[in-house]
Parts: sequence; C-alpha cells; structure tokens
Amino acid sequence: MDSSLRHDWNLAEVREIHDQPFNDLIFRAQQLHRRYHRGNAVQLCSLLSIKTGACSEDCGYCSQSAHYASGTAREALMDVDAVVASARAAQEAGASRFCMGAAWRGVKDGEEFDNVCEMIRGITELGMETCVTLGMLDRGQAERLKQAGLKAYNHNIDTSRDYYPEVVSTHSFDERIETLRHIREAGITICSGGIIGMWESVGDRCKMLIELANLPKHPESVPVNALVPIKGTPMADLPAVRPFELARVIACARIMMPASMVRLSAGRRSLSDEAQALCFLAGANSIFYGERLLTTGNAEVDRDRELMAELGIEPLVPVAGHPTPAERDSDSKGVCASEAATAGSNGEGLGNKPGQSSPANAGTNGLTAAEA
Ligand code: SAM
Ligand code: DTB
Ligand code: SF4
Repeated sequence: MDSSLRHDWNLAEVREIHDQPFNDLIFRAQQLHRRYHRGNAVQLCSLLSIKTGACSEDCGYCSQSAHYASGTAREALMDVDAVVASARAAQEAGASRFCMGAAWRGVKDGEEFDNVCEMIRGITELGMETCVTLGMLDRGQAERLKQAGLKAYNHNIDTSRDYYPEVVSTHSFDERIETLRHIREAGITICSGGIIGMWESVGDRCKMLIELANLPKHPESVPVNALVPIKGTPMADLPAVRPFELARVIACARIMMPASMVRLSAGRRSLSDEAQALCFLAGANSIFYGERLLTTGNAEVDRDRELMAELGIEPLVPVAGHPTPAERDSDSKGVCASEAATAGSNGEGLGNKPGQSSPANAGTNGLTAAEA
C-alpha cells in the first residue's frame, strides 16, 4: 500500500483545509491531483437502475423509498439481456464503466441475485468495468459478486455518523460500514461517498470525508452527489447547493484521498459549464455520463461532449494488461484514450519508468493509483 496516503485525519485539520481561502484550497487540490492522476482525463461511468422503487428503507433524499409519495413507478428486476444491451450501448457512446443500481435494502440470495451475477459476467465480457449498488450484503454474497467479475461496489455512507439518523432510520451507519468491510474483504474495489445539500453542516461534510479517508484503505472511488430534490420526500424543498460548496468538498476529498477517483455525481445537470470546470479543477476526475442517473435525468450527452472538447478533457479508459497503479509507484497515472491506443500497439507512451511494466505486457488491468 502507498505509505504516503494518510488514514489518521482529525476534524480540526480537515476543517482548516476546508475553510482556507478558496484559491489556496483549489491550488493545493490541483497540485495533489497532478501528482496522482492525469490532469485532463475524466472517467465516464454510465448508470442504470435495474430494479426501481418500492424500497423498504426511508432514506430522506430518495425517490425510490416506499415511505414517500415521489411518484416513481415501481419496476421489477430487468432481464439480463436488456441490461447487457444497455451496457453495450453505453460503451458505444464512450462509457468505460457500467454501474447498476437496485432499490433494495440489501441483497437476498435467490434467482434475482443469480441474475445480477449473470449481468456482471455479460458486461465484463464486453470489456467494461462493472459496478453495482444493491444495498447491504454479507461476506459470502460479496464473494459471489467477485467471482462473477465485479470490479466495484457502490455503497455510500452519505453523510456523517452523527447526522445519519436524521437522514435514515431503517438502517444504521454501522451497517453501512460493515458492508464496506465485506466488500473490501472479498477483494472488490469500494465506491463510497455521499450527498451534499441535505441540510448537513460543514462539520458533517468534513466528518463524512474523515470516515472515508480513515478506513483501512481509501475507497478507490468517492462519489460526491449534490442533492437532487425529489418531490414527495422530506428533502423536496431544500435549497440547491452552491457550486463553491461542492467544489470545496471535492477539493477536500482530493487532498485527503489523493489516489482515489473523485466522481462529480448527481446534481451535475443543474451546474453551469463553469461550475463543472471548477469541480474538475478541484480534483473531480470521474462523472456519470448518459441521459439518466437512476430515476432522474443527467446532464445531456451532447452537452458533455461539447464541454469536454472545450476543456480539452479526454475520457479515461481502462487498458487490458495495464498494471494497477497500486502495484506500481504512488505517482502512477491513469490512461487517456489516445494513450491507450498507443499502449495497445507498442506499450510505449505512458511515461513508465525503467523497470515498470507497460500496459501491453503487464498482468492486470489498472486505471488509477487507487485501483488496487
Ligand atoms: N439501495 C442501494 C443503497 O442504498 O445503497 C443503492 C441505491 S441508492 C439510490 C445509491 C445512492 O444514490 C445513495 O446512497 C445516494 O448517495 C445516491 N442518491 C440517491 N438519491 C439521491 C438524490 N436524490 N440526490 C443525490 N443523490 C442521491
Ligand atoms: C452515487 O453516488 N450516485 C448515483 C450512484 N451512486 C448509484 C445515484 C444518484 C441518484 C440520483 C437520483 C436518482 O436518479 O434517483
Ligand atoms: Fe432504498 Fe437505497 Fe433509496 Fe435508501 S437510497 S431508499 S436503501 S434505494
């Protein structure tokens, strides 16, 4: 493991980082970003709700909770073939990672879980990274997902331990942490982050990041969602998050977990192009790409393409045979699409140090310094 990554953050210092003058914060975050990642590459993840609505849990932000009259239509688990076809379409549109969400309290063994494993197998065969978010799971279930080829499991802690009971009453913060442990022990990479704009304090935001950064190993992906207010939920009328607040949280995540992918997640549709550019400058290097999130709309694909072209941002793609950066030095960087082409032909062009494997000849498939 990279010994330069810290796991002993305390509230006073994180608060100081968060509250420093904005330009200083962004500058520091950008410096660290470039030490661990390419400056102009963003991972494109596509998202699909494979089972929608009628969830037993009462998460106060969620359109899929059975506790609120959000109007979200209930949909049974999708067919395996339809999901794989959707992944193929996302891949053709440029996405390299496919994330599937199910509105479940947790995984239950049986036919539906078997089908989810089948979806993972089918999408992995396409050469895409897979991620699922299915609620709580035990160690054995995590192992089955790993065997099916799952790359990442998304399980957000969403806010601080203190504020969590204000947001959800049907499961506990500790249960979220326990599931993260099962994922880690099964050798699946962790995607865990939270939501900004649920009326939490700045202290709660810092404490949430501390929970993530002080895990035994940093989550490989940290999604930062801005609340998408959903009619019928207790959070329907909360004011929109200011982009500067979002950028501050992203910058703190980048500074505290420098090797991780930080995903500018839900809420992007409401951000101006300039606000999104600011979030990239603050250290975001992953987005949800595609017309829809789970039950709400995402930023439009054409608009994203224009924005990326205008900013000179390339999609970050996984390259088969590229060593995971954690197996290399801590200054390892991800691979851009144009470099992937070069790497595929002669293994050069990635700035590997002498003695390091090139993507063309190494044994594993890696993306970023945190993907272990
Ligand atoms: N049921 C599973 C669970 O709770 O982990 C998976 C699905 S759940 C919808 C995944 C994550 O989406 C939540 O933890 C939350 O961070 C995010 N999310 C859901 N609704 C949101 C909203 N309205 N605004 C922003 N983020 C949201
Ligand atoms: C995450 O952190 N955000 C995504 C994904 N992980 C599953 C979900 C966002 C949901 C936004 C509201 C909706 O579309 O229902
Ligand atoms: Fe259910 Fe997940 Fe929504 Fe909570 S966030 S209500 S567990 S789908």
